Amino acid sequence: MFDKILIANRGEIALRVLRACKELGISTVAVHSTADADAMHVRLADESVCIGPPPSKDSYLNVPALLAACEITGADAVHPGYGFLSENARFAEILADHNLHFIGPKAEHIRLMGDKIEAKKTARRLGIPVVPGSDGAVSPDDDAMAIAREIGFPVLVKAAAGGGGRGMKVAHSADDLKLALSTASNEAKSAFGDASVYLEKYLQKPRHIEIQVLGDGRGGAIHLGERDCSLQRRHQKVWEEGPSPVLTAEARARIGGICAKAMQDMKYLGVGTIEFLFEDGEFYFIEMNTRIQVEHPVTEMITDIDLVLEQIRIAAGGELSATQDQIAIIGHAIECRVNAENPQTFRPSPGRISQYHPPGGLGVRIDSAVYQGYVIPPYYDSLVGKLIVHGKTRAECLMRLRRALDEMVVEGIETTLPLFRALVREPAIIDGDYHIHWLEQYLAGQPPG
Ligand code: MV4
Repeated sequence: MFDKILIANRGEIALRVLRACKELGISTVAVHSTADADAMHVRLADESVCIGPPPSKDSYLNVPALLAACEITGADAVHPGYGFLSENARFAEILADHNLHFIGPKAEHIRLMGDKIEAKKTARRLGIPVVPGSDGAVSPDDDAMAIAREIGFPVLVKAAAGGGGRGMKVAHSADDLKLALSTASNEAKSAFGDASVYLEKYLQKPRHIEIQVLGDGRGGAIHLGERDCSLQRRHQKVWEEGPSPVLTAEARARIGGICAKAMQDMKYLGVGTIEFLFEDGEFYFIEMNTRIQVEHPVTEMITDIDLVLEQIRIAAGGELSATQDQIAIIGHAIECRVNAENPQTFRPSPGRISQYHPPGGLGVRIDSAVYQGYVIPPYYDSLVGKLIVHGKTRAECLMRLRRALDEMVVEGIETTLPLFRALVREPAIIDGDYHIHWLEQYLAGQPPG
């Protein structure tokens, strides 16, 4: 096992990793920018190192500074959290070159899944169902029109280097295709430096359902069920829940089994998330994330598996803590991402938290690094904290969530709490009857607050 882990992140996820390290008896090193000198992860770690000025590129993304911090403190492993360097294959390789362990998947798998075309080819080869589309990149002039006609309109033009919805354009008919191709390609070129695009059948009202997987790197792999992340705004997840309100145990076992088998075949190491669009009872692979995700607590609450602890144990060469038949989905969990934003305009609202009272009670979990008097800096994401609620059934979970939201106090800044207090009282949400465009349509019609 590792002796000392350097946590190359900030905020709630740095704290989350610290907690796992504490339970395993591993010493911790926090790194921070000058803007985060008073942050909770710095206070709770055994040691801390300042790695640069506020902008992420000069601090949390500063690889030489992180290597120096490892050298100074004698850390033997690095946990990247999410965002920042978590899906940077080069970073994983550089750490290895310095005899440091990267707590995450193999660099080759991070790189493979970072290329959306290669990821999709790999998924198909491994037996994962994919969205019908071009087999690879399409060139604007030659094959695009023929392929689009074969797929059938509407088609979606996607950037090979994309993700997060950038460089995506819908073509509703053959007339739209030329413009969609050039717009998506130009956007991709300027955003990612790679103009290549591919085509997919456009799914109109799917749900976003993702399967959590865990692999030991030697051919052992299991799945931990799904999270339904359909409630998003501008590709930012707002509310995540598991199990999905629309999946049967049979559908879960089928798609979960396919994902676990695929991870066994590629000898995947660590935690991963296989993202699908789900429409009319069918799953369609869109991408795979090779990091611990923001919404991982949903899975932890319904499986009682500590995913960060598993990450650390697996990275140190350990075994998975459970076999597939030992995994059961217990009850229901919902996560609300409470952001420091205006609940109507979503404009960031950094500043001092003058009053803070987190909710508690049975089935209520808060993953947050804020405290009363803490100043949310303007340089990073606007997450105040995640409220995660568990119940035996979805109805009980919603009942507890309503109560917890009413109890929670965050004053001095604007937060998205009023949005969640409205959502838990919406019939479509109570019925679990929503899709990936529901939230934006709801916000266009009746903004809460
Ligand atoms: C799609 C799609 C419809 N059809 N692919 C958006 C981000 C990227 N990761 C995948 N995305 C989508 N891909 C096909 N073939 C619709 C979306 C999409 C979306 C997906 C998940 C969650 C929210 C979304 C919001 C808008 C569009």
